[in-house]
Parts: sequence; C-alpha cells; structure tokens
Amino acid sequence: MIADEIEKLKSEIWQEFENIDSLSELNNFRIKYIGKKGVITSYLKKLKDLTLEEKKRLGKELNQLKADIETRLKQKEKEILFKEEDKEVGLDLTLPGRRVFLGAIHPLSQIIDELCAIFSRLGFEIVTGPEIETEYYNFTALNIPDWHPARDMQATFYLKNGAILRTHTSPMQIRTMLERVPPLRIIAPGKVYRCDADVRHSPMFHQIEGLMVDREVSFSDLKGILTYFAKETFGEKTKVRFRPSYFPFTEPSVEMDIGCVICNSKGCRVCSYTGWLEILGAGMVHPEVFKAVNYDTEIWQGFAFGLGIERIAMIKYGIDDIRLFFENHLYFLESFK
Ligand code: FA5
Repeated sequence: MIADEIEKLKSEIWQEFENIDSLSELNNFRIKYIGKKGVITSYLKKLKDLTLEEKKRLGKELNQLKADIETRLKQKEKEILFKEEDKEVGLDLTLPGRRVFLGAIHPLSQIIDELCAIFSRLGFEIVTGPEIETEYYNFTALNIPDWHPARDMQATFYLKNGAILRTHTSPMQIRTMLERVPPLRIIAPGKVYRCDADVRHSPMFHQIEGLMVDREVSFSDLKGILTYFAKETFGEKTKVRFRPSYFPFTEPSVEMDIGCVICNSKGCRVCSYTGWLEILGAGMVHPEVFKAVNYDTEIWQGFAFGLGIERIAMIKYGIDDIRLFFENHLYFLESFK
C-alpha cells in the first residue's frame, strides 16, 4: 500500500535528517528527497493511479512533508553555518569560561595617592622630576658641599657619566624653586635610591618631598600642617612629637614621631619599646638653599619635609619586612584589594 510506504518514508527521512552534519550532506539530502527528481516527487507521480479521495489525502500529506523538510533544512543550514564560523575563529562555546583575575592597586601606590590627596586638600601642588640627577641638585645646591660628611650619610649610586641616582626627593626643592616664583606649595612623590638593604631598608624606595615658601611661613605652620597630615593618615587620636635633628638644607631641623600605632604607645618590638615611631624629617629652609636659587631671604621663608612612603605603609599596615613590597607575591598584594 502506498500509504504505508509513505509512513515508512517519513520515519526514514527524519532519521537521516538527524545525521546531517555538513553543508554537503545537507545539499545531498535536499536533492535526494525534495529535488525535481527526488523521492517525494516520484511518490507524487505515483498518486495518479489512486482514487480521487486517496490522491487528495496523500497528495496533501506529501506536500506537507516537503514543506516541513524545507523549513527544517533552512534551520539546520543556519546551525551548520554558525558552527563552522565558530570553528574558524577557534571558539568552542562548550568549554568552561576562564576566570577573570582582577588586579589591585599596589599598596605603595595606594599610600602615595592617599598622601597626595591629603596635601592637595591643603593647597599643595604635585610635581615630579628625574630619578637620574646631578650632584649639584642632589647635594651642592642643598648645602651639602663635596667635603660635607652628609654625602656619606646617603650611600649614593654613582653612574658612569658622573650622574647619580637621586638619594632623596629633596633635589625637587631646587628644581621647583628655580622654575617658579614664590609663593609656592608643592609635594614631589617619587622613587629614590640608596645602597642600603635589610628588612627596613631597600635600595630603591619612595619618598614624598614637601615645600612651602611664602612671605610669612613659620615653624608653627610646619608643625600644624605635619600634625594634620599625621592625624589624617593614622587617625584623629594619633599623638605626635617633634625632636631636634640635623639636615644640611634645613635650619632648625626636626624629626617627627607618632605614638606607636601597634602598641598604642605602650612600648613594643616595632617601636623598640619607646612608644614612638619616627615618620619624617623636616625643617625651615636653610638660607644657603634660598641663596642657591636666588630667593631673597629678607622676603621669603619656607619649610620643607621628606618622608619615606614604605615606612608609612609598614606602620599603617603592620608590615615588618620592606622586601614584601617588591617581591610581587600575589597573595600579599591581593590582601590590599
Ligand atoms: C632625607 O632623605 C631628607 N631628604 C628628608 C628631608 C626633606 C628633611 C626635607 C628635611 C627637609 P632621611 O635620609 O632621613 O632624610 O630619609 C627620609 C626617610 O626615608 C626616612 O625617615 C626613612 O623613612 C626613609 N628611608 C631612608 N632610607 C631608606 C631605605 N633604604 N629604604 C626605605 N626607606 C628609607
């Protein structure tokens, strides 16, 4: 019976359809079943010997089958084209996704940003300058002559052409004052270099230099601004003290300590049982420094300070080995996210 044959044909067609996997297989299938000389056309021709009623019923069934095949072939064609495109660009959507690792800002950069923001609020402008310096800017103009023992205080890296790696950010005082006219208020963050290495000292480390020059700048301004900075950085309750010190480029010179934030000033290993931690050096700009940049000392006064960023970061985060900042251990760095 032709009706039974058509039923059998249908199941054969859909079984074969499932196995189509490429455009050429798809074309062969199309020609085989719905082409001009295809299987369905030949069945349609066979209908002419049947009764009118059977012709109508089976004719409708065969035409519907043809239409279904066409629709599903179009769909299949799209799927195959997508797959081939993916293969070309090497994309396999069945692979599990790759985890995206988000980076974190380095703790030292975080501290630099934080400190710059504090001084910006006080009207200090941020300036930067070269890490390769001349002895003139790094020493001579800062009242550290050739013979001065302070040149030994900072173990200097000398380069072949007589240049040096700056040992502190203080040359930025000279560069700024030569470039600008007072009044001025700047901070200069950056890398500095000394031949120095242990758990608290690194051959490359970071400092922030500060300089304020105006007609009436006093030691009280220095104390007020640096106390504000300490409280903003370490907390409102932080105690500060100023101790006399010596720098060739400031007079008088001081060092500022904060009450140890680790033991709450009770005395611990970190503060060598003194209850205090030294965080920066500062002082009133020495008249010899003003002379080097041709600022009239009868008119202008100023103060300067310099602090070590790593030291601030170590105190703030309770880190006891400076080398951790530079060894790029992800485990360490990710804890600052
Ligand atoms: C100076 O470098 C002066 N230029 C600071 C200054 C500026 C004083 C302006 C007055 C006016 P000192 O050598 O003390 O000072 O260094 C400043 C800070 O740098 C130190 O308190 C310390 O925190 C840090 N420091 C010094 N050597 C190292 C090192 N090798 N590794 C890490 N930090 C260091």
